[in-house]
Amino acid sequence: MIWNEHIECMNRDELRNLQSKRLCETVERVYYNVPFYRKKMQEFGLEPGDIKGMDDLTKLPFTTKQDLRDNYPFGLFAVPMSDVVRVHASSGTTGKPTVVGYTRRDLSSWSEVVARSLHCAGVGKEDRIQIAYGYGLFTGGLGVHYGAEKVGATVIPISGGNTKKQLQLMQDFSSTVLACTPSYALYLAEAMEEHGIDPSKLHLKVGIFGAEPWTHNMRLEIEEKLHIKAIDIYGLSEVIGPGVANECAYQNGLHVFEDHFLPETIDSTSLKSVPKGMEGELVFTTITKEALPILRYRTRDLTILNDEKCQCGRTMTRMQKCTGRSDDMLIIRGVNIFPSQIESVLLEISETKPHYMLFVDRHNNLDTLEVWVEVDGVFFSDEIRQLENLTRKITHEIQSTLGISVKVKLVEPKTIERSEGKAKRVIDRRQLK
Ligand code: DLL
Repeated sequence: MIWNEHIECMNRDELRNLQSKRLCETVERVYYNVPFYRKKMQEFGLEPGDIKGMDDLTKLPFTTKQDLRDNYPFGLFAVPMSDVVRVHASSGTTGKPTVVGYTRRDLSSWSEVVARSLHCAGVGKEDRIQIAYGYGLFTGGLGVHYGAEKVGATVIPISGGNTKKQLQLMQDFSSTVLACTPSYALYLAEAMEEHGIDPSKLHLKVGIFGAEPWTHNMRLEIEEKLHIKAIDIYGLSEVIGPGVANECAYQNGLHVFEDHFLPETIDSTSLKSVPKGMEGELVFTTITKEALPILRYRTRDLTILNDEKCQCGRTMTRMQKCTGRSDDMLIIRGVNIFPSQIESVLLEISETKPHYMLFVDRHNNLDTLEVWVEVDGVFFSDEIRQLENLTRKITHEIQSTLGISVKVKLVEPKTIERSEGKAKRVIDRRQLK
């Protein structure tokens, strides 16, 4: 099943010509419409005419999450707000989220790449897709939703959580496709066991799993427990959302929809290009986006690119499954979290000391976050009620910043080990098997 055979199986020379043309248009668009890019290009001594095609891609400056933050909320948009028909947002490194915008044409391209992704996974109009990614500012729910409508599948927009209801609707509506994070898929599998639901009696045949790293072994476990084929979908809000790349039935790398997003891999330290076949940090340039075109965005995700033609017939470059990042971002229940966000909350609370530690675990396939915070010794000699009140206050502040539940434990001064070098603030005990 190939949604757009003409493009997805295009001869690579022809594809490169198309990419070159679109890259030049994008460079021109950002130079004249986004002061940030104009300034950056001028610093590099570049004018739009200097970029003549794909061979010049590496001359362009990089963009980072910090750049989006510095231009919060809409400073990198390349069109007037009257042309922006939707915004989404995800966590930034500290307080403020990263905001992204879409024109009507951007939304149409997004549905197109998600439709391709779904066809890659064998999903078509006969299917009933239960979308258990969160709807709202997160791109997962609405992103997959419109692509699924485009292929003509029956959409069940249940959003994330509410496990009992997920299981009920899955049975009553005979869902054939489950779209959610891989850890939630395992959690659902466990809940089925608990409720005596036999997965082989369900109609599920395929899962579209992404938004967080997952390993080959996790795939095998999901496939075995849910009796489905588990397909990897990749994406990030800064580039568009889900649907930047997707696995086909051969499950041998994710096809990057290169007529919209140009992938590169670089060495995170030297920032030099890494040859195909070697691991590097993934970098994307969008070449059709209108509202938020982005040049050489450093994703921090580590992968290997391969542009050999796939057995499925698609010629688009494949990226290997991402299992690591080159920064300290954690993905907890699909939500992106930076330790620095928690640090800035604690700095605002006068009773705490600047020593904290984060423990991430996975219990019954559900991620948990425990935050240990040092507080003044006086709290431990005082009434217990005071300690409880402070715990409640810190928990509330952190939860409202991160948008996920956390467990806070107050500890006495000097409990948390001091380090002589770079402080190790995160212990991730999740076994990404
Ligand atoms: O997670 C978009 C998405 C939604 C993708 C639903 C797939 C399904 P952000 O919240 O901006 O966007 O987070 C992007 O999540 O840089 C990766 O680190 C991680 N990520 C996303 N998909 C995968 C995946 C959405 N399939 C960040 N494998 C990215 C590994 C993934 N990591």
